[in-house]
Amino acid sequence: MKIGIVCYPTFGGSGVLATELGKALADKGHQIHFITYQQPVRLNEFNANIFYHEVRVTTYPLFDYPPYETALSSTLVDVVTNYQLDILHVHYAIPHASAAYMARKILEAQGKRIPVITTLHGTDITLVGRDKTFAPVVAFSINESDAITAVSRNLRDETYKIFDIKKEIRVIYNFVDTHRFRKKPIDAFRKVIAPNGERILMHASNFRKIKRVQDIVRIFAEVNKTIPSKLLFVGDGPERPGAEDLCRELGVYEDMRFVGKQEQMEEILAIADLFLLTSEYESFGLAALEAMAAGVPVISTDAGGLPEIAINGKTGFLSKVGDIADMSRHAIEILKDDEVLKSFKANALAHAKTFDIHHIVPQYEALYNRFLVP
Ligand code: GMT
Repeated sequence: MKIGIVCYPTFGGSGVLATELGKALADKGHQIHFITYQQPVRLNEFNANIFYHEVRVTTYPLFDYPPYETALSSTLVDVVTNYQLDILHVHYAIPHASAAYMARKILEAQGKRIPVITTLHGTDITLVGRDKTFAPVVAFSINESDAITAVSRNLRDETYKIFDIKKEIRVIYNFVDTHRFRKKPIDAFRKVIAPNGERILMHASNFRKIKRVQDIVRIFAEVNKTIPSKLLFVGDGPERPGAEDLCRELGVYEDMRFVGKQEQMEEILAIADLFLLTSEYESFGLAALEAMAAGVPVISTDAGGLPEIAINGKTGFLSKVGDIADMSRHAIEILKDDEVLKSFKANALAHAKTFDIHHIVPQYEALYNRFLVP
């Protein structure tokens, strides 16, 4: 199959998932065409079945806002035509679903049919998408997609609540390559971060408000009172300065480190003992699944789709949003005893395997097959 994948090329979960999906499909012999404004961050290897098409937006003094969506639609028309794509799979509704709709209409006028699959990822519905400035276009372009998927039951249900969606939304869970995440910790790296054998807690995100990163700092400060620990912050974003200030205020600045945006998450997760995710909402929480795949238990909120991927009391614990005391107590419970930690680690890894790439990717292939022109 020749498949066009449209996604955000950045470190966000939707871009990561789309890129990993494309790579997995390419390994299975499909021809994959990534169409986006920049090389996706996880697209870091050569594969003869992978093509990358950059969307270039022409600048012009008249444009205060360069029309990316128009450029994307035009590029889609070009790639579908010149590479005879069979299907377009767009990740994150805004503006990818409407750009794909426009491309499909243009191609239809030329007598070509291209099925469009839209995968909803979370904030494209629950945060940005529902905003009045986008909502009518989002609802329309979702309804016009040939098939719609959501990354959790929660996101599917939220989409039905927020928009008047007339079609079936299938749930296809996000996935992880559990093989890739089973790395042996690099001792030298662990020693640099935790020279005296401290426990290592970790958080990775885009540091947006929805992640409540200040809660992470407060939980860490609490844990650190009882268990000598270090905190690794992976990623970057607008809430980082506030988190740093709070670390200073709570006297834990010396015990934490910002390591910035990282491509090799598996290397970092290999040295972590506990992953914290305090979000107000997560449609899925791919970062938590990647942690579990690396055998790292997760303490998270019970928001959105998180209860669908974690098992309370087994792979870690789920608490109410903002319940710092509960999350701190659970973190200490897991970290205070080597044997307890070991069993949570084993449970996390075992459960992550139910979301292994080999179970999930065939679900997308089966969906594509339904729309192929015979
Ligand atoms: O979490 C973010 O802000 C990034 C965002 C994205 O679109 O890249 O993540 C969303 O999609 C991920 C992949 O499906 C999910 O794992 C995240 O839970 C989801 N984020 C939210 O729902 C806030």
